[in-house]
Amino acid sequence: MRRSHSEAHRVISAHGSHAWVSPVTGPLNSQAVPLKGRALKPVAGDLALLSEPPSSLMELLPRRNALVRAEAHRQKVIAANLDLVIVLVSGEPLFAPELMVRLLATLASEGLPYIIALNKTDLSEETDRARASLRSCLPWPCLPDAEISCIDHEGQDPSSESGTGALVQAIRAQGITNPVVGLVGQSGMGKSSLLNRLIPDAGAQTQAISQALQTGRHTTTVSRAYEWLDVDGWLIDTPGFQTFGIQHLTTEDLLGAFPEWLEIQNKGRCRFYNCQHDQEPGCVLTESLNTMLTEKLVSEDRYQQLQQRLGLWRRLVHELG
Ligand SMILES: Nc1nc2c(ncn2[C@@H]2O[C@H](COP(=O)(O)OP(=O)(O)OP(=O)(O)O)[C@@H](O)[C@H]2O)c(=O)[nH]1
Ligand SMILES: [Mg+2]
Ligand SMILES: [Zn+2]
Repeated sequence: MRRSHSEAHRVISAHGSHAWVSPVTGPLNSQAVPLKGRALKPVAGDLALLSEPPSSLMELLPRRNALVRAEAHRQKVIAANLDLVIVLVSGEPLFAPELMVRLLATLASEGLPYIIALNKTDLSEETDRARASLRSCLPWPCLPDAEISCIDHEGQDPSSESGTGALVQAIRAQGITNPVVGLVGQSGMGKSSLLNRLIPDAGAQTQAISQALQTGRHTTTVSRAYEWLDVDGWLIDTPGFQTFGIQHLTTEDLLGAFPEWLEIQNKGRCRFYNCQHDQEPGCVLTESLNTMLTEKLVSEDRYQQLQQRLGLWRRLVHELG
């Protein structure tokens, strides 16, 4: 039997029976290697051990974390061993708040920090719509961490604050050494365009959205890591989604996307330990919301937002059963 080569390799991308890997230490030196056995399912960001040359990928090291989507009968690992995730949204096509909440709950369940970036701010009306939509997926005050644009407009320096500079600053502000950053979002939000902007050598394929369907076209089909010298780390472009199954999550995990419920509930506990905050008697959450409105403790705007989020929460709780 072949021995594993001791040096760890980073999986840059994997497809079919091969993976592209590069040594974790030292300069980028990527090579394609066959997978040893069908059980191995590497994804971008995995760390792997190779056999002695002629190399094959023998073993995956345990993952620190993994970004997963799970439908009823199918799990898809999108990327592994991330330090930070950029969640990209846009107003054209308009992102779906519910998909965002599903993604944010998944990130929270893995303890993964994220930055929300609103792209395509060159489209002003669409961007206003997107800002309004953020109200249903983010806790108050619902602001993105960075507002960016990936296309050149007149007189704009692409890396300026109004270009993609705000995002790079937000990433540096996290103070992570050699960050491995995942770039995640619905299809058509502009992930690959952003990648090409941040790492001009990347040469990732991008594609116009479908005007008829107001969706992206699933242009990126496999996650792939790119060396990102500006932050001394890696950026992993991932395939966009139009659904996001969360069968791998519990109701508890879902709370990660609704931190305000914990705050609101600090007045006491619901009568039932497993209260879904739906129609149950003695639900402190529902009571607190009613008190907020009748005693004008919050603005009408904020109240509407909380009601909308409660509706979304209930729907997702029902789905998890
Ligand atoms: N107006 C405008 N269009 C943009 C911007 N960024 C990207 N686009 C356009 O949005 C479309 C989709 O961009 P992609 O980069 O392919 O989107 P994606 O998120 O990678 O899509 P998938 O790979 O399908 O997940 C392309 O036509 C881009 O030119 C932007 O800042 N402003
Ligand atoms: Mg793409
Ligand atoms: Zn309750």
